[in-house]
Amino acid sequence: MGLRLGVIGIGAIGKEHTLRIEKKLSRAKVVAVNDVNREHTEAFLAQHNLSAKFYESGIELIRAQDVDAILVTSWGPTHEEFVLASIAAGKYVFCEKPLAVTASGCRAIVEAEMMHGKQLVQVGFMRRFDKSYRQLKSVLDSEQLGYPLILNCAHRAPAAPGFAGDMAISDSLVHEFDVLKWLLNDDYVSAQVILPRKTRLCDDSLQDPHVVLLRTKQGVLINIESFVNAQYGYDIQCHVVCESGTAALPEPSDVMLRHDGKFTRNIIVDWQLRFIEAFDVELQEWIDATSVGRVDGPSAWDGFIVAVTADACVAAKHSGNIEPINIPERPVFYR
Ligand code: NAD
Ligand code: NAI
Ligand code: ISE
Repeated sequence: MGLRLGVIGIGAIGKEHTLRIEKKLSRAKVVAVNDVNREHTEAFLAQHNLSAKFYESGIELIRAQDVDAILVTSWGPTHEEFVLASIAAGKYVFCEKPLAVTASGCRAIVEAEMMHGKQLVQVGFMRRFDKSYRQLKSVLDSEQLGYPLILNCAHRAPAAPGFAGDMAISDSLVHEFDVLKWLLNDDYVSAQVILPRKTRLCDDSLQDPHVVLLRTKQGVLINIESFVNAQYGYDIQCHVVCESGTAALPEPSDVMLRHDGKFTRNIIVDWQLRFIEAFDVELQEWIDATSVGRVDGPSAWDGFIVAVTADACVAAKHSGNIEPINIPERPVFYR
């Protein structure tokens, strides 16, 4: 059976992760689930002939004797409570992004983990496990093109049901905030947010798109377009301009058709498909590291840095100014 896992939040990604653990990955099994919607959870278990036990609350699941480690895939605002409870129970926990919806919430988790004395938390920034991002990182690490100077990035989705307020920054761009500092081995120092003309193809109350400009300690300028109601597809771009050349994230591979006077190729439209292999690698590596008592992936400190960056971007959006991103010295505990 391997690692006995409990999953809190059987929604879109909770279902995806449960099925990948049960049907694709090795050395682990989902033995426990919880969701505030019991009916849809039990229907999911029955549909896929899964034997996991339903727990009435996430806390009860965390404390269960036969649960070795936890996946938190519930709504973002519920993550802090479940991660803190996992640390209190001394159990390893994989928390889907965001770690917490505020930097102070992430800080509380960092403090609790350091008090516990051993890292237990990994955050679900899966792009670090994506083959194309890893290829791009190896080009930059080799310095074959010289230093990176400018990054031009885009995070586009066809639609964002349920998005409100600043979620394009706090719920979507958190992926860029984590993967770009990992790509560059750098830290952010300031943020500016520029609001283009709004699309008419979403709720009128939502600002969409956004342009976010980040400056790093080494002086790299990062331009990120967030467009979460782009209609045409789920399109993630990352183009790095270096001293003697450029390097770009490859387009996801797909068959190219020449037919009926057209040259066409499909564009992925669903985040679940765009990074499907990265999710598999991320969770298999997490299972194997957890089984030997290690945290190898993005830590609670990484989750905290991302939250501080997101808070600064939201502040810049509302102030119209360039805002500082004040990231404290990384504690030895997380080096
Ligand atoms: P959804 O309908 O797919 O999921 C909503 C879930 O909320 C359902 O599974 C339901 O069981 C659950 N629910 C209902 N009442 C609840 C309660 N009182 N407490 C806790 N959970 C309850 O909708 P969605 O598109 O996933 O978005 C739902 C919410 O999650 C939105 O407010 C959105 O801002 C947020 N969210 C969505 C995403 C995303 O990418 N889909 C990501 C992060 C957060
Ligand atoms: P969702 O809304 O589809 O599912 C959330 C589930 O959590 C629902 O089933 C809901 O009933 C449940 N839930 C809410 N409050 C709960 C509570 N107190 N206790 C137990 N269950 C509770 O949301 P989705 O899209 O699955 O997102 C879940 C999390 O995963 C979010 O944090 C999101 O940011 C993250 N996510 C990450 C992605 C990635 O690319 N890494 C992609 C999509 C989501
Ligand atoms: C979702 O929660 C994710 O994390 C996806 O990767 C992101 O593209 C989407 O905008 C989020 O809502």
